[in-house]
Amino acid sequence: MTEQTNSNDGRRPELRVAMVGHAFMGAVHSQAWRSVARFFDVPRSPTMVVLGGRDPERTAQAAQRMGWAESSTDWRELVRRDDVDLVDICTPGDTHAEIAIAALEAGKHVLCEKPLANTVDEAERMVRAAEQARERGVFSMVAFNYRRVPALALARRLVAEGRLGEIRHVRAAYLQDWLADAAAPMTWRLRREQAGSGSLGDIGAHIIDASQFVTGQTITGVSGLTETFVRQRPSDTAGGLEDVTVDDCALFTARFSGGAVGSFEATRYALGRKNAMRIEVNGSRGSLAFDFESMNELWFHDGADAPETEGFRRIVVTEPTHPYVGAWWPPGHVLGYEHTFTHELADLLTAIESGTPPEPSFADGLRVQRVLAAVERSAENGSSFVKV
Ligand code: SOE
Repeated sequence: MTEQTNSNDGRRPELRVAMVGHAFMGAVHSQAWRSVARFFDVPRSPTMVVLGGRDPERTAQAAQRMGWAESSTDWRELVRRDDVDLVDICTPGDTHAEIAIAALEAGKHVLCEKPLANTVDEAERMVRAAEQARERGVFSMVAFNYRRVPALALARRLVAEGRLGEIRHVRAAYLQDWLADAAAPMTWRLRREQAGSGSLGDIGAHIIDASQFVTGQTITGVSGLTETFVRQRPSDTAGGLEDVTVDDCALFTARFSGGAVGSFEATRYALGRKNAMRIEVNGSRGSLAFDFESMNELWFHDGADAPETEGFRRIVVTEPTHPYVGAWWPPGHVLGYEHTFTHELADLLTAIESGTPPEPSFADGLRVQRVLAAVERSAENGSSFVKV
């Protein structure tokens, strides 16, 4: 039995958590579960009860390393445990629907990594289960963590306050390069049956959600194209080569509900770009620009500035008045990727306790899923305009 890591300080009731999946997302979610009650005044302290995985030994080692009291290779048993209140799903997309629906039906709150599912049908079933569970006081959230980057939360605030005026352009790109080497082996992310799609669903989902979060508008139609540059890769399970069955990059234009237009790019072949999640918004009174590789900065152009001094100003988003930052360090002592997940859990725990449906909801996740499907439909039909 691992020394149970929990932030239960005895002052607050606990929230008993189970997590399924212990790769990159499992590791960063574990960091957030360990830290959230130590930095945020959340109503309940997480107790990290059990970690689920497929391989007994590797899952036990991961539980030890990440601070989970137990490990299990039976997620169906895990979601039914009486000593679990919330299930955190950090597995590949082909398992999201079955795990989330089982957990919700067992009366457990659910946090599910993005994208919500691999298909619109799966996402619709998850939304139905979430809506039924909510009537029983059981809540759910999809983990679009970039909403909890202080700079993007500030961007949303500035748009909502009218500082940009009428929104006209959204320009978003999510650029990585970890698959640019054709010799890199297959991974589950390159198999449609496991991942649903490639760059489009993996990282395109983030900029779709972020653009809607910042602007407060929804995407109503798209025209898109996709490409697969490397069509076969060395198998990661057997010898020989295996077909890649998803996109390597996706580009699309979009129309928004409030009249704005957008351009989007998602690729894991932008050599030199490591995690450049970028968004620029142009309005009638001002503009915003953000690049996750400089995640503590937001560039703001105020159209009301006098011509001799106008221009984009660099806001260092580390003031205590900025979203989330006050819980951490003094101004200028910047935050990182993992902090966004702690922010996500702080909002989730607070929403559950107050009986307020957490955001982004599974319905928000379904909205992203519909955009993903529309881009693929458009790409299959000569990039014709497809309504979402
Ligand atoms: C892709 O490599 C990935 O791990 C995404 O799956 C995550 O959602 C993103 O935050 C970082 O990059």
